[in-house]
Amino acid sequence: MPSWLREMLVMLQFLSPTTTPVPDLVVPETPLVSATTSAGPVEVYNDGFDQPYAERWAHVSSSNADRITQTTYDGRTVLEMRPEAHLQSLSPVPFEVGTTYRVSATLQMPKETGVHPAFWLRTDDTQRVGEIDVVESWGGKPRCERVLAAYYWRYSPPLGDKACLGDKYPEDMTEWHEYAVEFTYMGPGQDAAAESPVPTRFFVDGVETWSTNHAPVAPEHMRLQVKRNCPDEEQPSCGETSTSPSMYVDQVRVEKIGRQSTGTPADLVAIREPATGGGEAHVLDPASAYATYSNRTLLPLEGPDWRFATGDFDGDRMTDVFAALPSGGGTAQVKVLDGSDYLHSFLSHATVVQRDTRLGKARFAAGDYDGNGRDDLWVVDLDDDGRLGVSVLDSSTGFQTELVDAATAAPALDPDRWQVATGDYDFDGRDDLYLVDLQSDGRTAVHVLDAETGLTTFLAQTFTSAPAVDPTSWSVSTADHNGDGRDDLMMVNRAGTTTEVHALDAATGFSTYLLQTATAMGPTNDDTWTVGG
Ligand SMILES: [Ca+2]
Ligand SMILES: [Ca+2]
Ligand SMILES: [Ca+2]
Ligand SMILES: [Ca+2]
Repeated sequence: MPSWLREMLVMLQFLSPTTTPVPDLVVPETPLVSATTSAGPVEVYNDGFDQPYAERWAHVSSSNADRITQTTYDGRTVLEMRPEAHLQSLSPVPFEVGTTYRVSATLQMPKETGVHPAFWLRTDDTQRVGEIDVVESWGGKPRCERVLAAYYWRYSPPLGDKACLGDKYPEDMTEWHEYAVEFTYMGPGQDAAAESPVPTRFFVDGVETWSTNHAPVAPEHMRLQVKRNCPDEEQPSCGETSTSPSMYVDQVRVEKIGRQSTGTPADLVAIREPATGGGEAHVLDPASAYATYSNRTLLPLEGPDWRFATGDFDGDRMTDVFAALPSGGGTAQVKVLDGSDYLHSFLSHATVVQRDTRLGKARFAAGDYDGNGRDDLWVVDLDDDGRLGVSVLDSSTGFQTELVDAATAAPALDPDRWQVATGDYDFDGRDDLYLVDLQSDGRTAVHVLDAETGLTTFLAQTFTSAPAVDPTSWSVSTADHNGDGRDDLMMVNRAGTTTEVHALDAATGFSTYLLQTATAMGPTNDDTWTVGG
């Protein structure tokens, strides 16, 4: 090598963009703890029809651009919709499980005989129907006494809840009124026909008119529609070419107005690898404070060296088991066992590829990174090139796409001393990353990386009330033990004559215990066991 080249290479070495060293992860002098994310209301969508509508709405069925005019009417910028106009919003109401949304439209409805204007929402998924008819009125004839509100959870045959609400609606529907619905998405794996713990509520000008105990399990798109203008008895073939009367739409809004706690049950799953390989699961029941098992079974897995994590893959609120087997070359096999079938059958088989994470050394965890009600697969490398590396594989694509590949705010961590778990610390619906230092100055400390910022900032950095413990015989996990929507820290002592659970309250900065109890399980203190996680 010529000397000039050697010199240049040496220079380049110094010039190369070295990241500034990340400081050690220690609890700051003033510990950090955060409150829950404020619920709202926060506007997430607002269409005042000042911009070309076609950028945000698509025509449905026989509708086309001739049916619609964007204009100024009654001093407002509006959408004028003539008969057969039918639009669907391109973007759905964001699918965040447990978030309560308020969706409203400010409208003037026509009332001529035979005309049938509506503001409604529907899901694209025909298997998981959630049609919300916010307002559907009938001009002229007192069909269903003028106004229908409805919620359908099946299309064929049509099954739903509906109400004729004519007398609760304003007489002057031809004047401006705001029609709104409030609903809270349920988990995507729940039966669309199941009753919701949070009702879907209907409003006119802010006054509740009706509610039903059903809620959607798939993303809702907004619809604005004006059907036919001819007498009822001549429907549905008449009126297709009518050019009047019109419905006027001044504004459509979506606001986030709150959250409901929707955490999966706080099951504690312990998995032992028998000498013959595979796995044997012992699921402790939180309803009995872990004094009984809800399931003990052999897992249908073959061979040794599976790594395990637990979470809800399909959003049916039953805890599933994620099993990962690194197979070299940056790949791993991942199988998910269905908690609703006692872990006897598979929800997913996948091969995952990770070029920049050392799968063989990584920890696997399951947590909902994007808030869609399905736990994703987190691959955490505690000591990846001097930083903590995390990539999250999306469960809704069978782990084939990454939700994040983060340069986190945390430095490399000693794998013999630190444990990791996912959980929602701030009750925004997205699972954060709990980094637990089991030997921090004689105490156990927790540092929580915020999913909302892509794991680049901390939500908490604090000591817990737990003393320093032995990392070889303690495991950590998270679960919401008091139902406040914040995942508490569950520390599991595997060394005693029984396996013990100690749960620290997220809401008090992990300074108080919610539960300290022996479980039905004996010691789990050898390395054939994976407990929690
Ligand atoms: Ca499940
Ligand atoms: Ca997810
Ligand atoms: Ca969160
Ligand atoms: Ca809690």
